[in-house]
Amino acid sequence: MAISNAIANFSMTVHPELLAKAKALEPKLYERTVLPQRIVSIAPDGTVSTIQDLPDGQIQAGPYTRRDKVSLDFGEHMVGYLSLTVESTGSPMDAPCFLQFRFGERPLELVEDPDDYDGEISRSWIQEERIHLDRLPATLELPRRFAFRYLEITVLDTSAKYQAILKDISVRTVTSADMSLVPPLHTQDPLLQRLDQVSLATMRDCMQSVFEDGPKRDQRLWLADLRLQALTGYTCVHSTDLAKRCLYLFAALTQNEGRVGACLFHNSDQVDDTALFDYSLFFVSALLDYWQASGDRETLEELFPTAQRQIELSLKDLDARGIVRDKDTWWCFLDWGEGLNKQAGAQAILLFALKQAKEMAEILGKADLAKEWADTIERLTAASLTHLWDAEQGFFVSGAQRQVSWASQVWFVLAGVFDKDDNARLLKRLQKADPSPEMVTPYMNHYYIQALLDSGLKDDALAHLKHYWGAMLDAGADTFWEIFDPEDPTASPYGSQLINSYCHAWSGTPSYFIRNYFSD
Ligand code: RAM
Repeated sequence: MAISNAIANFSMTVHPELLAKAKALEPKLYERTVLPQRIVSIAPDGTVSTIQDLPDGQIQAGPYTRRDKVSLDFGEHMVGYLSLTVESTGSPMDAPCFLQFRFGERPLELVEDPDDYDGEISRSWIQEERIHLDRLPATLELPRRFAFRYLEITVLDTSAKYQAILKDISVRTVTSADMSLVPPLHTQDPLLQRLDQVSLATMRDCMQSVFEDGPKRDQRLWLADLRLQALTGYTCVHSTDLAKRCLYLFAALTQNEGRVGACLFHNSDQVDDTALFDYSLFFVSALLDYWQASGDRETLEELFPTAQRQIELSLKDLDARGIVRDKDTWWCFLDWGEGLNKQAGAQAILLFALKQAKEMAEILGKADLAKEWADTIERLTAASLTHLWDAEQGFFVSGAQRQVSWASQVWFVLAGVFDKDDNARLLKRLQKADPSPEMVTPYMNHYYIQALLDSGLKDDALAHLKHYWGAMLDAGADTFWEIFDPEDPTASPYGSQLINSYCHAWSGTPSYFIRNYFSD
């Protein structure tokens, strides 16, 4: 699957005043020290067994020489910096000590050989490090930040004359989430309690200097991920400043014609050259969410023109019928489902965002614009019903092949083209028909649950939340994953599960649902 869509003649426009506001909101990072809990062995199928418990977190491993290794379990997913002390024993040290570190969010990352990886995105995301220590004893903190629970340290070599001893191993974790603000959860349901804990850990570990999509990979700000993570952040840690910073970054660093990029690199003040139709529009949604969570009118006013521009640019993509033009590039995301056609989903997201943009125009007293958009909504709704609604099948169809997918139906429900009861009937038909492509990301499953809730199908929403995210718990999740197909737990959009992210912002929304809809 192609995963890049660089726009032609890409250029970036920097808006210094907006960038300055984003930078002023650089968050404080909270730190903890986490010690290893046990020495483990990991079988080729990823099964972990205890070799030795480390009740006080203290370890003295070795003496080790060529190819000796130790694997550690820290008992929880963390994002942070590894420290250790290495000492020598035996004869005087006559050669450097050569160490290798491998980090795993899941055990399987320590089992698969990175040399076998030949996927589409860079191998450099696989978390490993090799260092030479010329003098021992040495105490060091590895300079790179890693996301992991499991750690394997291999002594690649010492010499025939001396051996290495590893001790004082610890991790300095970082997050910008103030977890002391998480309100108590009121539910007796143990599964919901567990889903909430894992969801909170996911949110915590993705909340860094920005809302990262994944702290293992890509460690950057993607718009659709930002929207969902911000919703969870508002609910769980009353955090609005980080979302504000991210919105300012997107508005400050725009692509050609004022388009908001699909993602950006906050460390280098650089928007990526990838444009995704739906992601640009989620700037509108994320801004309205922010306003609803914060009541910050100044920001709404300042960033509204950026939102307005995303609507204008998207409307240019309509054909004469009032339907978003389909393309055969990676022009719109929706989900990672193989063969998923994006046209109907894109049309629905445009309607969804237009309604939110109209709401903001009304809040800001821009009556003419609100009226113009109301007319556009009417026109696009009519076009959707004429050209994309297949009354015989009772489903929206997408693309030249008239594909019926989960994503298209879910997004048309969220776009509110039908009333609540008709939407509920559509979702019931969808469950029964179970068309392919199915939903494969927690991201798309989030929107399915929201669609069920908006249609009054609260029991179905709860059942699906427990079923889908619960299955990830059963598969051993400490934090929720970027992609999860219960039918194919090894699925990866990138050609190898080794490169998948197992702590992913867009997957951490169970806490949002549980705390807003399913607690006492
Ligand atoms: C993945 C990212 C991110 C998502 C994009 C479309 O590479 O991790 O989560 O928004 O794809």
